[in-house]
Amino acid sequence: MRFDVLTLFPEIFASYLGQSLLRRAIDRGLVEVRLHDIRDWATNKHKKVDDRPFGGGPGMVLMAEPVVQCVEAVRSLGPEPGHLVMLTPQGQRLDQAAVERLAAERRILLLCGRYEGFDERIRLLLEPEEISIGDYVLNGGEVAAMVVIDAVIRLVPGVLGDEDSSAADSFSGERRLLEGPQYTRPRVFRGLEVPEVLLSGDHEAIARWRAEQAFLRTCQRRADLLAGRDEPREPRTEQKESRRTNQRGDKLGE
Ligand code: 6GU
Repeated sequence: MRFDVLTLFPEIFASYLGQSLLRRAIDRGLVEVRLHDIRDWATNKHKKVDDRPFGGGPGMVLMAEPVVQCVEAVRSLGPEPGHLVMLTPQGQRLDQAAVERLAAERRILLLCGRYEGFDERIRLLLEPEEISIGDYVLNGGEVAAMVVIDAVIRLVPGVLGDEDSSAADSFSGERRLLEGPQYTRPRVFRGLEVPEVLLSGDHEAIARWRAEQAFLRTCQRRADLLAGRDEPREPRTEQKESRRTNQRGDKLGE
């Protein structure tokens, strides 16, 4: 999987790219990330890549010329043009289904904006897929681009160790439920005990408990993920129960 990141601030990515999981994937040739500074394609002598919006208004707009030139040049560097993604709060919100779709690409170009936005002709000429990471405004697309890379590389075969499968992740697989609680040693911490079933050695009972907990946690925290599912196998009483609990699963005072 190859990523080309087009940004005005390539240095923002340095520490993320040195992070161990990604570093290992890069060293093993599973993932490649190339950074490109949009400013290198500025056509004026002041290396200016943004300008005031026609019609007036606050902020600056990224100019079409350096961005389009940069995308075209970067595309031509590779064996295939790649899938162009523009990071913008106006895009489709990223979810695991979109991550899975992106993970099927061999080359992805991530175009990061800054300032108030992109000259509209960038969209009209390049027809990128526009992605947002949520309903809030960031100062630029760089952090969002790292989110996309981080989520996608988990799905690249061989990137996670054998023991850390992405299949059990919240949102992954058919069920798209949140993961339930996990415990590790010690068995008792500050009086809080690990649920007995996890120590029982009964793999079927453990699997059943985990499935129940995942369902319960999803009801309690993200009932929206269950909407439209045809699988509400859980007894009604437990769903009612969940409405009287808060995010940590504690009982709320009545
Ligand atoms: Cl991709 N960019 C910016 N600037 N803000 C965002 C975003 C992206 N996603 C959510 N907010």
